[in-house]
Amino acid sequence: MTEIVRYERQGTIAVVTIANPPVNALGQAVRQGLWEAFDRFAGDDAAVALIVGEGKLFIGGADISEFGKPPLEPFLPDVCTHIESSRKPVVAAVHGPALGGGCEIALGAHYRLATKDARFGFPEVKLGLVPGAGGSQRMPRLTGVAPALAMMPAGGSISAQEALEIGLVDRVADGDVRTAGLAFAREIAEKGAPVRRVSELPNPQFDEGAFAEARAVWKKKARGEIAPLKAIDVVEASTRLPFAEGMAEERRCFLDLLDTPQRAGLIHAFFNDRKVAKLPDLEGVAPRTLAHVGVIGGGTMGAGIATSCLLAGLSVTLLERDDAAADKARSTISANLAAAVKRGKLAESRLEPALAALATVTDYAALGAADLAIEAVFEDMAVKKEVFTSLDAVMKPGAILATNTSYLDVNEIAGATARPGDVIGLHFFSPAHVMKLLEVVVADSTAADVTATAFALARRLGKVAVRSGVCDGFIGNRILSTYRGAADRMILEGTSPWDIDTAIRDFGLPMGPFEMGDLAGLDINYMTRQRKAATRDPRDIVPTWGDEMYHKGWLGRKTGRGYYTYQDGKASPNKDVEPLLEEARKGHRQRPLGPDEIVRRYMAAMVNEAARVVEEGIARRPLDVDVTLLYGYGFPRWRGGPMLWADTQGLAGLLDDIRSWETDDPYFWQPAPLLVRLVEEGRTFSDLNREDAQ
Ligand code: 3H9
Repeated sequence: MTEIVRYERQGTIAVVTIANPPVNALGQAVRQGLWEAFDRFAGDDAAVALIVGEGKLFIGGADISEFGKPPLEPFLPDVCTHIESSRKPVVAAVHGPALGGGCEIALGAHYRLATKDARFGFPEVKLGLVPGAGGSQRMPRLTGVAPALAMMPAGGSISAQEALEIGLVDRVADGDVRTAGLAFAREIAEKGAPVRRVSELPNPQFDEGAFAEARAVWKKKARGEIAPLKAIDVVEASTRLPFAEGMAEERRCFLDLLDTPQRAGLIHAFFNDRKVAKLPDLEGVAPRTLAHVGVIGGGTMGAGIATSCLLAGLSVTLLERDDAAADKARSTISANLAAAVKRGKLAESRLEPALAALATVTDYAALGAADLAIEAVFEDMAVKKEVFTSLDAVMKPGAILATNTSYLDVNEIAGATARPGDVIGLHFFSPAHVMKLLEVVVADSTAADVTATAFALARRLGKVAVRSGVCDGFIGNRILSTYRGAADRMILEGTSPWDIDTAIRDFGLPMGPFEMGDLAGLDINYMTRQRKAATRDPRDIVPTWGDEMYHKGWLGRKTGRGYYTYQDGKASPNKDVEPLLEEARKGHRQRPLGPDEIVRRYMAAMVNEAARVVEEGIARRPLDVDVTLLYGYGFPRWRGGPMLWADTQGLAGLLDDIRSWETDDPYFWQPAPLLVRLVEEGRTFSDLNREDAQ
């Protein structure tokens, strides 16, 4: 018997404990251990078996790190069936999450008990999969199709109480799971309660309307993802097929999905979410205390940052230049918090305390007690320096001084203080209380515990932090400005902005670059061009049509007109832009691109610049780029990120393409040295991620 699954007798009860930290994932050794435990149970005189998980949860699901490798016996569906086919009752006692395969093990048992903290969920679609060990066949038999349709395509989960209400569990208990489980198992033994196999229940009722509705919803929501609709298909199979055939159908679907790039992309993203905060220079570094945050500037960004901190239970002092501006900031924050209550992100009872934790002030001295100050004022170096000089004068020793700049030199800002070790960049994305990404911009002198505090803050705010070095635009905006540049070049060569947007949307991003420009406001791009004008390389192109649009007051959504016109919530291409484009195209070779070529160029520009960002150490690893693009720029999660996309396409082919475009435009299409080296060495970006982890 493997140690990872323990078998022990407590009187008439055989207790089977899964002890595979950190999440009791169902790797091969656990499956083998469970198999052997139930062989042993069949052969001894124990009356009832009890399955429990050791540690903080029951079972976190199948072992995700095994996916994509050759499958190892015993397979999980067979383990569940082996448990279920026991001739003596089996009880599962669940505490904490029982996810995916964890739920399926519980469904294989004959009785289920949950402690109050238990959660039952099928997150498989979030990994590009469907339940693969009978979940889609057993759950609907037990609960009817509606709860399964609510849970499986969404990858959702429910509480112990909800599980009780739909019949997924028999009992919810207080206290320690093992004690409660043993009491329940003894009761079953004493009563001589029968074996109850979920697989022997009749097919659940087919509900045509419910399936049609689920399909309609997920066709819209899935945006290119295959798994959610497949999850609906396998639940439907449970309504019409005998159990064994339903299991075969589910298995076929699971194995098909296991083979897809979407599964690979989503699992890449899953592990990256966890790896991104693992930085060797932060190991063992304790973060500073953080309870009170100062925010300087109450515009959209500052108010969003303040909202995010208040939602996380921090107290906030927001500084504005005068009372009127402070009042305006307060009402923006109140509206943000009220909207958070509506979206279910903040309990109604927490609204008042959150508002009470906000102070709006007009005097720097009021920030003296803050543990961290985040500046969110106008993007201008002189203005920023003034703010930092003032902060330096009032903030207590050991406080952290952060700038929310999206591209300015954090080293220069830190230089405006006498404590550069306490200065860091915290680049939030707008709206700051909604967007998940936080770029943590580490300057030359930033102290390690300041960086560790920034990562701790991100966790507290429910955000994903990515470490970035200092350069114009950091990881995300620097790469963005390059692929935007590629799009502008496509326009000059005859491709329309609307075709580019459509191709990029079809690739899986929520918006193309020109729709995005309209949303953000075309004045932002204009200002960026102005700022860079003095240092622009003469070989670079200037999107002159963009300047003209700015001068005409076509600033995008906020003026009702940009690359699109906006009427009654509907966007249509603004054809008045055409003559401006025609004018700009004069003298350029015309070669309009089809959708695949658009995507290829756009992505090649993204990957090529990202390779530079990695080589320069701005991003530590390719995975930091992937996470940045996923959480800050809407890159489709099921593609994993641009670096995984590049690996999947083949770096050699990508480099060949870039070299072929280099002939026409040697300024823009210079291959990144790292890309060239990887191709020469036959390595990939994923290899770099792996080497960094070793
Ligand atoms: C499935 O079950 C398919 C079946 O239907 C059919 C099969 C045939 N495997 O998140 P944390 C690692 S699909 C391997 O920080 P928390 C994680 O990488 C599976 N490793 O903990 C991290 O490693 P490290 C369905 C896993 O307490 C460490 O454990 N299941 C797995 O915040 C701690 O993770 C899921 O999709 C795994 N299944 O949250 C559940 N899970 O320390 C995915 C975690 O090296 N997991 N790790 O960085 C979760 O949602 C959360 O981990 C959980 C705990 C809620 C369980």
